[in-house]
Amino acid sequence: MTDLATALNSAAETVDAELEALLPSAEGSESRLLSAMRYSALAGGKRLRAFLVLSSADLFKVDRRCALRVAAAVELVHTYSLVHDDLPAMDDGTLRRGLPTAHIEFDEATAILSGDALLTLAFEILAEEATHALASVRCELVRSLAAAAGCRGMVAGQTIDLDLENMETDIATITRLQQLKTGALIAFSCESGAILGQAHGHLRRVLHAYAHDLGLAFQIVDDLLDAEGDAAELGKTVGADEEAGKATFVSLMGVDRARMQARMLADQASSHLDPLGDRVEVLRDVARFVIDRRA
Ligand code: GRG
Repeated sequence: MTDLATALNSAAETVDAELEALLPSAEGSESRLLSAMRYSALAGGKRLRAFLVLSSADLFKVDRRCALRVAAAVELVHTYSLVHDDLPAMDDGTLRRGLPTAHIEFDEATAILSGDALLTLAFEILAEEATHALASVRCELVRSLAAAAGCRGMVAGQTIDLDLENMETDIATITRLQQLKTGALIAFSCESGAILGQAHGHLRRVLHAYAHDLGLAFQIVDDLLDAEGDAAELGKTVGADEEAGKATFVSLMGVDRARMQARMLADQASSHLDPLGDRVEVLRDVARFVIDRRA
């Protein structure tokens, strides 16, 4: 196993333990809702966004306990987006992270409510004092995550995605859609370490530029996996984009050009980090991992 794969697995275990502790136990009269939250949030996943939070926090020597809470909050928002994306009203997915999707395992109303509760729990965690001693830092984390997740971020990307079903479109539109739908949360993950570390604007801009290209490379590879991947290996429904008549980077560019573009973006993401020297090697490894991943 490569060093990065080992580091990713180890971070995923730590983040899973943090999520386990932060999620309410599935007891009492709301146990069905709480079980659904735990079912989706603890179902595994690469925890790539959490890894980006922890890696960027390490750059600024942030207390690991604070960084872990932010990493968990990001994974809760990400999980909510997957639960809602899988609903019959959206992608109608049946398999996620190798398990039946939340609305199949529970029911549609419980899946919707569990997504709502995962999203709101994320903000509760960020607002708590244990996340950072300074209220101004906590407030900036809440504001930035809300901006990344909301109507000028991920939700905007999702609505554009749904509007474009069976419509002619172009690369510029798909690029904007994906920057909002997937890129904004990845960008928050990369920048959150700088927020926690109260780093100055220049370093935040470097991380933002890195995250921008990384997010797009990640999405192009996701499209390639959706077109060519294996459901069992990926643990999720594949071919959904084509079935829904959705244009993707792959349908617009073809497989070979899409793969080339993903490589170019990953290299560009790395080169944004040049001013930071050797201490960002792990972020360069992430850029390579994103294009080589098989799941
Ligand atoms: C419902 C508001 C709302 C938004 C949904 C992110 C999203 C928007 C939908 C997910 C659909 C999708 C499969 C997008 C492609 C990129 C992506 C987010 C893939 C899944 O992320 P991974 O590969 O998943 O990091 P794991 O399971 O490893 O966490």
